[in-house]
Amino acid sequence: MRVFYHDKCFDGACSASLFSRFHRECIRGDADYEYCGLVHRAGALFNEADFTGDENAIVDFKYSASPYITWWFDHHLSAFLTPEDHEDYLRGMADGRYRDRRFYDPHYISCTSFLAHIASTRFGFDAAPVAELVRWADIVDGALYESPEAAVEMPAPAMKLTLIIESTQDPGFVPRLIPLLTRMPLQQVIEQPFVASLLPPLLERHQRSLDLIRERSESKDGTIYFDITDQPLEGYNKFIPYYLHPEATYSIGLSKSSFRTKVAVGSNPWTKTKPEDMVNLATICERYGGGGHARVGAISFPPNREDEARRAAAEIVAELRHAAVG
Ligand SMILES: [Mn+2]
Repeated sequence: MRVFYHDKCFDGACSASLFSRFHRECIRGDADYEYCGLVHRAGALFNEADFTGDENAIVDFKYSASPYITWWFDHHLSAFLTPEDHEDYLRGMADGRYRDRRFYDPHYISCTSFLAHIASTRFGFDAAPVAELVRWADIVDGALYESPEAAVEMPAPAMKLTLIIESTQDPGFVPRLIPLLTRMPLQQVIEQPFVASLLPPLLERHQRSLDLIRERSESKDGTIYFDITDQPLEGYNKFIPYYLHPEATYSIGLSKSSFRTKVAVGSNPWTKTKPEDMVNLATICERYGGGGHARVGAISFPPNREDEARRAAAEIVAELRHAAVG
């Protein structure tokens, strides 16, 4: 069994772990699980040649119409890359081919809680032993932290795991971590030597990125903007902008990693702005070929299209600042 999951994402890893536990307990007891991370990038997301398992599952990631995909769970608003994909899903649901195998509900905060719900209500899975994981997947994926301090100072084990998952460059780490997530409490997971040893340098780097964003960010008319493309940084804590500028509603960050230039478009989870006054960020990102949720999205550009990314970021900043002043 091959499990394709949203890589560099706590909910993606939790979904892969929960899917495997559910599959082993409710579908087939003797399967082996191989974990393959997927990332959003410009161009093709999947390589069909990778779907080599007897069964192939995609969790917390975009739809694939490939006949080799035997399970799919997702909760993203922009789950379908093309209208053809959406039609394939609707057709398969209507004619029964995909029933009880492909699941989509964008109302769920995390794919993990969606999976727990489907597995327990449709397949008799006992979700009680994984309640802590499900709760934290909702907190992390839904950005439901009680304060910017809880999100940026990271006292909880799930937060420390998120830091490692989002920043590790070791492609073997998350696949090694996934089975543990539904096997032991999260506190015990972070005490495993292969996990614990990764934390100190990441916490140091976290502090450096906090200092960098403090230096680069400008908060004006409710929107923060920063450009750190000249700094080699594979990811940063997305709540830092609001920790530094708690008065802001939105934040646009331009950053660069080895495989893409990214425009991160987010909103302040602790904002005083009324929900009905918030702009849908998935809609904005889709206009530029990106996607995400109503409150947080992103657009990926090839690494050499920095100017195009900067232009898109500037347009979005102008649009959101304009929305704030009316
Ligand atoms: Mn998710």
